[in-house]
Amino acid sequence: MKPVEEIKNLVELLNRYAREYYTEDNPSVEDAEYDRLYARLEHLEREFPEWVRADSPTQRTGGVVLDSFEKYTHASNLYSLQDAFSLEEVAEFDARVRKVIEAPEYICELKIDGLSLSLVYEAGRLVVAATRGDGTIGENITEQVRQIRDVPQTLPEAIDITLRGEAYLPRKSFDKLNAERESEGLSAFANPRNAAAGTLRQLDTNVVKKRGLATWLYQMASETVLGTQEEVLEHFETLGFQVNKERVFANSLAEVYAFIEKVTAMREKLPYDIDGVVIKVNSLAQQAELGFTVKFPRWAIAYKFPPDLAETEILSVDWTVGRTGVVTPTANMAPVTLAQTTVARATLHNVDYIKEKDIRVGDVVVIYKAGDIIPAVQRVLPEKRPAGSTPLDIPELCPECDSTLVHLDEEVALRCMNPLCPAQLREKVIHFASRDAMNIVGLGPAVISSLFDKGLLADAASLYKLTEADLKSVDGIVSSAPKLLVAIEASKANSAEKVLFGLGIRHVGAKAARVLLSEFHELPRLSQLTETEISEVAGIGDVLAQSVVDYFATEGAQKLVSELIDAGVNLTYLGAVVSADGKLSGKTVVLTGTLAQLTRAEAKEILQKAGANVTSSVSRKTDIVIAGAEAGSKLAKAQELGIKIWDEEELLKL
Ligand code: 3BD
Repeated sequence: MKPVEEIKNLVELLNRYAREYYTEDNPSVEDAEYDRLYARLEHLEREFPEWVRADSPTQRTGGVVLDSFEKYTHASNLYSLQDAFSLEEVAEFDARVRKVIEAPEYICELKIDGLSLSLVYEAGRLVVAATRGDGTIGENITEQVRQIRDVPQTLPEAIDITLRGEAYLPRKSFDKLNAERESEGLSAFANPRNAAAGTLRQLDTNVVKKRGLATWLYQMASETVLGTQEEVLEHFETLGFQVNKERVFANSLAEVYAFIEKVTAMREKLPYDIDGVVIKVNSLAQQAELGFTVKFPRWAIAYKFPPDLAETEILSVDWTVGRTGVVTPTANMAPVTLAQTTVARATLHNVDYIKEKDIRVGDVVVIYKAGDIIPAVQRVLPEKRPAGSTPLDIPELCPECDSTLVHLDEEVALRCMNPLCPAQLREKVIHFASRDAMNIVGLGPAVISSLFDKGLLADAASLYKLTEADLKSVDGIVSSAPKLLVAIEASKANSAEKVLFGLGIRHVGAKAARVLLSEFHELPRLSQLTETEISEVAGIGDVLAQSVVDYFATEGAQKLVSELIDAGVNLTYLGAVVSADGKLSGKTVVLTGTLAQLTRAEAKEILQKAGANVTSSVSRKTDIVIAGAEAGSKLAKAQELGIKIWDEEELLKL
């Protein structure tokens, strides 16, 4: 065989094996055989570099570690899709279509339960992958998507094309991932969709590579000469994209129903999750004729499967106090199986919700999983209500501190206003120790509650006074006490934004905490500033600034901060330690376009080391814009504002 042919065969074989292994979880060869063929391919490619193919597995780049997501404005909006929750609603859709199109031909597709994404190819090369976001602006996840094996990096023709589709995690990969997570003591993902979302949100794209995401493409977002959706799908296939084969034409409502019925029956046997069927008018000309309402295309509808429901009895209601004093009701129910898990508690949201549905103890209720995850009450079955039942008692006093609860006018929440309420104090410490705050591994809600009950903890600062003996007094952590003590001690060195977020100030999320401290550096300094000074920071609004000021105005906050200082907790921002001679000290720099030699993360690191503040949007405050290839609107804006523009070479000189 000629080397050029052998290369072609090897590439096709290796790509097939990779798909079997990662996407179908059904490998047909041993790893060793794969490695042998891969080594052979590498050897041939070294010898004949002119025959290296773009679709060769050797050309797939390694992962990168990014430090944030950039926004991406879609060239054309992603559509929404009208939902039909019953067959009647599908019939109404059909009737509306038939008013305009005499004899429509429909194409029915599975509705994959994944995440929408948009893929942009220029001259046959993948240049951008982005999430849907709000349909107009999504997040740039190009580097993540480069690690999805079934997404071609290059196309057989050097064309410009934008396509849309769904990224999903096959069930087998999902099961494998959760098994691994459980063995590592990590929490399991609730369903494949969440796992896929969590995976695409990984800044370390090596993680994406390992998890085995896959895609189905279903929409052409570029101009096309093709005449039907079916032709579009077939064209996608020839370009090397994955297109779902479970699709049929339907010329009548009866045929649409038959497909829905068939899909309902096979749903559980599919190797991936679906949540319905999408029915589209096949002809693109007819689609154009039907057009759009303000919200949706008139030529498509999504039939959604009814949610899993279960009946059970409400045994009692717990009222729990959160760290901000909000009191939330949760129903305890007779355990039932719902969407493959056993459920014994359901959220009742708030007092208004309970009153509206008139939910009572002793009621038989129908429950479902809101957003497919959180058990919630759909309705009460009044015919099964026991005689003599009375409306649910709404507590007037805080279940933990007995102070009077307040129903503030503008909110639905019931609130305990006592800042010294033990439940609030406990929940605050739980938040302080949690992963996105101080990340004290091993110090979870159960341990903290137990320490509170024993009177060994009062607030975040008292964590740092705990002794090994204190920790050993908690059931079940005798042997891990020394490790836990080390973890508590280690948390003192965290960068200050972790502490700030851990304080649990209203409106101050992890991101705002980072923004604030990257600006003011010292938490004690932040605590002395005025609302005006704080709200001058880009991205910080008045409400947030006021909330910070209000918080630090309290005696409790000042005391807590000084106790944290006494305990030796670091309150300095360590995010980007800048050398004093930083060439770009105090300069605001924006990166745009594609750099040839550096990844975006590398470029950002160089800039930060030089003291620059790297931001994502160009404004009058921007000092320098670094423009790579195909820089677009940001470059244009910089030129318009007369901002200094650098190319990659100038950056490299740093
Ligand atoms: C699928 C829009 C149209 C091109 C608009 C007809 C709303 C999620 O398998 N076709 C599919 C699937 C989704 C689709 C269209 N065909 N739109 C489709 C879709 N086979 N899942 N969707 N989407 C995708 C959405 N997503 C999040 C928030 C709001 N809308």
